[in-house]
Amino acid sequence: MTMIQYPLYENPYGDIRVDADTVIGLHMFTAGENDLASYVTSFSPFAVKLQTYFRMFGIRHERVSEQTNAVGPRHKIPFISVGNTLITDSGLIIDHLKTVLGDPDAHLTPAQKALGRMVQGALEDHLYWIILYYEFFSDSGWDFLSNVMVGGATNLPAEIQEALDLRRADFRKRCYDQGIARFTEAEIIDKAKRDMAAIDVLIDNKRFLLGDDRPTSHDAVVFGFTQAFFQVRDMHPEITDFVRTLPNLGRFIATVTTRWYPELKLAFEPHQP
Ligand SMILES: N[C@@H](CCC(=O)N[C@@H](CS)C(=O)NCC(=O)O)C(=O)O
Repeated sequence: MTMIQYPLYENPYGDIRVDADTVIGLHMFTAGENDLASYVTSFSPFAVKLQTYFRMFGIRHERVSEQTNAVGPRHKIPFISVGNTLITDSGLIIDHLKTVLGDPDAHLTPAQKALGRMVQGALEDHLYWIILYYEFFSDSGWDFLSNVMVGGATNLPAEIQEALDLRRADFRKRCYDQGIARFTEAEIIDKAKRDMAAIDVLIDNKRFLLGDDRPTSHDAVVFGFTQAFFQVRDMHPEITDFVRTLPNLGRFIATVTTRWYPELKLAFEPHQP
């Protein structure tokens, strides 16, 4: 049997020069123009993570709103451009920028770095699938989101509706193949609650995941993957109602939103410290 040969894009790090004055193109899916855009910057957690990293650490950039992942060098969004050169993957981009613009994690102890890495793994490889489940697999999540984004899939021209249906079917299959869609919704809700309750414990009474005085790259990850659970209740009401009872993670979402996303509104009342 012949195996499919998948293309592999190598990031051309050697072809870009970035310094403090460089304006980097940040290509991402944005929330679009709708009621939810006042509460979240994007429904893509990797995009929110990268944009938050850029804002937290003052990296000059201009946002480019992409409509399809096909334009990404690995067919994934987000990616960055410096001139015509493209670098992909939020994690690889952050790693590279740390080497050329300074590393906001340099002061962390090995144990803190290890903890940050494990939290990142849980969010990007576990909680992410729950996000996809609500965006694509669940009828209620899909109906809610497509209503907000395009005013309901049934109002669209037939060919666009068909393209959306195909995309949804593709992501539903991925959710089933990965395994998340083999759990009941009650089990999925429980999994999401446990991930975020664990982060709440780890933040404790600090301002950020790993300290009180300044954020690290891990805070951009936490914000990217948990913001919508706090801000967009109608996608997943049971999860949102639970996470809004978490005092430390809720305070964290409020801190990051007010400090780095002054244009956004908070959809919930954070607990007072
Ligand atoms: N590891 C990548 C993941 C990016 C990713 O999965 N992006 C999603 C949007 S949230 C995407 O482009 N999906 C399109 C697809 O998989 O077809 C990163 O950190 O940038």
